[in-house]
Amino acid sequence: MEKTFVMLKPDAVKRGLIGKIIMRIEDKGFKITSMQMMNPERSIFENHYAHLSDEFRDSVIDFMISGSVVAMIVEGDNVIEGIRKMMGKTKWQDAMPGTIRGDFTNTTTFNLIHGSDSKDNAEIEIKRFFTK
Ligand code: IDP
Ligand code: MG
Repeated sequence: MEKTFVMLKPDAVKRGLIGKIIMRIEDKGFKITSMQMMNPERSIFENHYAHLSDEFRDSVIDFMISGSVVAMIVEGDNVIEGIRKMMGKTKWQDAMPGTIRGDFTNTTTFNLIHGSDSKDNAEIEIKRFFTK
């Protein structure tokens, strides 16, 4: 079964949206097989967001350490693509209604949820956040 790494960002936790987002994942039929609320160190996010442009990388990392996140391993058939579709596009204006970002946010930085974008990255990210 395919696995992906999903993370609810500090805005989702602060806004009390954990339950609503998890409900969507479970309603879709994907299985949450590990879940942990955590406060990862800055260095973890420096690796996680190394691909971002210099222009906004630091502000994204500042945001990610501003509160707790909820890290999950989610399993299912084609779950990587499935979760990416459910998240909606990165740029908030392009995130369609019906998606998590499309329904609950109107900013690109505070966009509630991370989901791995490939099998290779899912494996790397699961190892990054679930060290044991
Ligand atoms: P993704 O989260 O949809 O996979 P990435 O390109 O991997 O998008 O970017 C990671 C995170 O960096 C985004 O979720 C968002 O929080 C932030 N980000 C990406 N592009 C921008 C931007 O143009 N302005 C501000 N923040 C951005
Ligand atoms: Mg990404």
